[in-house]
Amino acid sequence: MELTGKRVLVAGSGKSGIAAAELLKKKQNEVILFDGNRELDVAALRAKAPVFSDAEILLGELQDSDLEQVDLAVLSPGIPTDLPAVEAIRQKKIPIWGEIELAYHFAKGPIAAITGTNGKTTTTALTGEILANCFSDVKVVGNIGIPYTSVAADTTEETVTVAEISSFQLETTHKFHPDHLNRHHTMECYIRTKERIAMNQTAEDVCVLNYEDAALREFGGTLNCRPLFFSSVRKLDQGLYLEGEAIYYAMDGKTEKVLDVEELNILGTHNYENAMAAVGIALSMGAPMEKIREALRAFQAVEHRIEYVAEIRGVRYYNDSKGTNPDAAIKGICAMNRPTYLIGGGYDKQSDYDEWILSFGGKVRKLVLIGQTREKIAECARRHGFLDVELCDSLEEAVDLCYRNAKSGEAVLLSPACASWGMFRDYEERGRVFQECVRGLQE
Ligand code: UMA
Repeated sequence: MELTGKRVLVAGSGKSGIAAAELLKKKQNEVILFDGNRELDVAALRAKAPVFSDAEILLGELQDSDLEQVDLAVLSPGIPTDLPAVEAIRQKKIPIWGEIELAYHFAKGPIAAITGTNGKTTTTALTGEILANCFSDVKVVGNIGIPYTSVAADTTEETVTVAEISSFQLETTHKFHPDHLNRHHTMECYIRTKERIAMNQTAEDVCVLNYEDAALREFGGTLNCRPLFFSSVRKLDQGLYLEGEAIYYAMDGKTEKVLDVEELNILGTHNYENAMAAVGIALSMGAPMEKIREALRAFQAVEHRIEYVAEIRGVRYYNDSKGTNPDAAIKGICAMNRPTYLIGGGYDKQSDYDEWILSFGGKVRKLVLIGQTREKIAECARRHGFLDVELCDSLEEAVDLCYRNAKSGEAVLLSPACASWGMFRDYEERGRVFQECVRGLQE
């Protein structure tokens, strides 16, 4: 489709919708905005996003008449594809693209795309840092918070784009064809969606996969492109692997040590996997090993992901506010290499906490709980024989309790295994409050 002079319905007025509309306008298309939230203040929206200043704005539900002469609909990732409004668009046979597909239509240069359940943002940020150390024009976009459409028009053949792609974003791709990609830790329930990331890849492309995920190992055998595996468990003949305390790269009969994991500033096996994934992508994009090493050594954890905050009286404080479900929080515990005071609890997403409690493995000294789930988690801990549990009314109180109890050589970790809602706006605000509390503690 020649995307100019068209009438395009943009669905969603968040970051993605605004950036998509700006790109469409830049390419001389007419934009109509649709947003399901009928409470939206149109004047405030127009002030916030001048791109909509002269656009028709439709709120609430879509009428059939709204879709007359619409050539294309572009969906924001947060809009479910089974919404009645989307169904109405489909009925009218109007093509439906996601914001990623729209960006891809105009983008130039190679793309590294990263997807998975946990670890996407760290791997994306790390891949971005490594490639920025090797290439002059690198753009890091996508679910990480910068819509791909906001940079697509500025890319050239020399631009290397690193895109974090969520499963929501993959539902609405069609031609999107990354050159190199990585996926790991993927859950069965949305595996089919995630596999869309590789559907347009060809023999020149590489797909970096976690060998220890049985579904991905099998997926590697079905690809049209070259799989490059990594493993934190076993030595591979071809690919990247963790052995002892170092990462190695084996290819065509030669093995090279990438680095010792103690040279990294990110903790835990899952982070070594993220690092291997990023190295795999960078190598397949032609980055030299020495430049890769340099960037790996310089990389600091992404905010709120087992992020080191401070050391106070010999106690290290870590912020893993992004540990919003038991699976992610288990990674937080596993990463700790000291006896740990663990702060958990929050909004009840009806999760099962058994696996999380079982992962404590003698490492957790005390479990300090806050939020709606605190009793439920305390009860679960008791059932598994973990009795050193305290309940607090606020995060501030929890940090203070840990501060009064933890001794030099120990750690305090905020990794709640729950969403933040009810106490905080989002996990970022929860993480910032934790950082502030820690920074306010006496040396
Ligand atoms: N809306 C509707 N109907 C709906 C749902 C939403 O009209 O049923 C409207 C809302 O009223 C609102 C707009 O859609 O006006 C919001 O769009 P959006 O939810 O797509 O949010 P954006 O601000 O555009 O941000 C999106 C991603 N959000 C989601 O996928 C939910 C951001 O990922 C991403 O950083 C941004 O695009 C830039 O690419 C966030 C996220 O939470 C961080 N991602 C999930 C995750 O990481 O787990 C997938």
